[in-house]
Amino acid sequence: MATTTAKSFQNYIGGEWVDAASGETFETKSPATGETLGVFPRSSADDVDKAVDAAKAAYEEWRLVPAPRRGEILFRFGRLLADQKDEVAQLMAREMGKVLPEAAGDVQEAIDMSFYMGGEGRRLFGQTTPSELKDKFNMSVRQPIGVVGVITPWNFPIAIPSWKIAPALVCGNTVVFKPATDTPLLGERFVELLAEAGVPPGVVNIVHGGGGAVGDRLVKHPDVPVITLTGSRETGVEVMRNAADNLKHIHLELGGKNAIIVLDDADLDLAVEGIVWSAFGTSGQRCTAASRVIAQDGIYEDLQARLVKAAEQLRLGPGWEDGVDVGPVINQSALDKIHSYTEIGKGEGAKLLTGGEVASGNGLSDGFFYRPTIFGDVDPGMRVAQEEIFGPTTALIRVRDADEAVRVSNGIEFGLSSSIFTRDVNTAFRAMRDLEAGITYINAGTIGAEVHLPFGGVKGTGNGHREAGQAALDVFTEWKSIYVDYSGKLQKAQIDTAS
Ligand code: UN1
Repeated sequence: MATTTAKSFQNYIGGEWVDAASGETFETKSPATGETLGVFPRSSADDVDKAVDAAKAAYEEWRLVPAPRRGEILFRFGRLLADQKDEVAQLMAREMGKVLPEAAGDVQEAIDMSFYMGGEGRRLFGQTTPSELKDKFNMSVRQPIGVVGVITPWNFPIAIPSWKIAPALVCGNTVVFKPATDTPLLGERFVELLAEAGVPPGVVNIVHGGGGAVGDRLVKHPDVPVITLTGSRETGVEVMRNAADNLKHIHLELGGKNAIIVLDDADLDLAVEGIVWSAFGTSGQRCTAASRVIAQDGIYEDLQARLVKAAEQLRLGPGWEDGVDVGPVINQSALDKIHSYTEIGKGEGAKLLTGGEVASGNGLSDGFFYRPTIFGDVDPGMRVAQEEIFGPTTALIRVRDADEAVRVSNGIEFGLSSSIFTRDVNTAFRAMRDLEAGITYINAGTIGAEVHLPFGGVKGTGNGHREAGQAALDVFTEWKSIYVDYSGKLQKAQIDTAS
């Protein structure tokens, strides 16, 4: 039954645009208006298998393409993305919902990552080191691994695919990419531009569809030795379990419950700006979002009043409209989850200071809009202070001093981002050392990671890997140690020690 005139899209496998084997489809809709933006193949294990076969075959040639040449394709991709930055940002405001300046920032992260990893094509450094024996040469080199399964979320629909696909490619791997079902249009555009940049057929393949069918098959497929996933903690644990029999390389980027600490000596104007940006930017749908604010006694009341005022001034609306600060959340189930936490917080005895409701009227009724929400008098153990909400909700917690603030900040299962506003250099350095997180900001909010530094977290945020920066190369390569003996005789390491 055709109820829409929206354009239909296909999977990209082995350089060909193809429908799902089942012929089934799903729609992508704007979270701001409900408008259907495109129709996509609902793929199954058969489609994944075809894509993996194509990627496996392409790997044999791609791994031998000199790394600087692979990097040049990423440079071309970065340039194409830069040429189309405004258009892709518009598409993102429509399909994912974030406001235009943030959408442009998302695209910019991908441009930066492509150039950074493009340059890596001329580095990919290994080590040379002396041998313990005469006339012998030792070195270590990075080697590609094979087919990488890339599973990405909807909240950074261009940036996060680039964090995974750009390093995977420059290292010489091939890719099967499953974008989130909430943002297939942006995933599709990403791959179209890669193909236009000159990525050979089969080197990057896209298979649309849900985690249950497509994601699960990728994770279990014996010919996919690497899986990189950004998603929820629950999904991450399931992926690790399902991949265990094949001993895959699993790179996981999971949740956060990030806190901003504000001490009595902080620049309060700056802290308020940092909190509003980190808590309500992208409607709080970042794994780095500030969903807790830990405030010292002396400034607690003042900070609370200022935050409530600032939150109430934020304008909600479709991301592409001028003057809009906060766009919709991604879908109905996100809206329901966010609102359920408002009920949970109230039930736990936290004080609802502002927000706490679905926003409607004034052009908002067809979308998934939620008022920026602040809870006060939150106890650090409450669920609103412990669990990832992934929406525009933050919890204010009162503490006596910096030591208590750091303890509260650390008292969660996650460890992604952290922040402290203070003018005391000694306190700042102690916090840099003691905050249990992969990222710490001093006098800035919890968001704003740059692509040339490692990105990731400790504890329940991941499994010890990092993406972005040099650290990403460890996910997408294996080390090989090479010993070259040019003595012409059999020298025995650890035995011929006296020469
Ligand atoms: C994420 O939310 O998964 O630092 C990534 C930031 C962004 C990336 C967020 N550059 O918030």
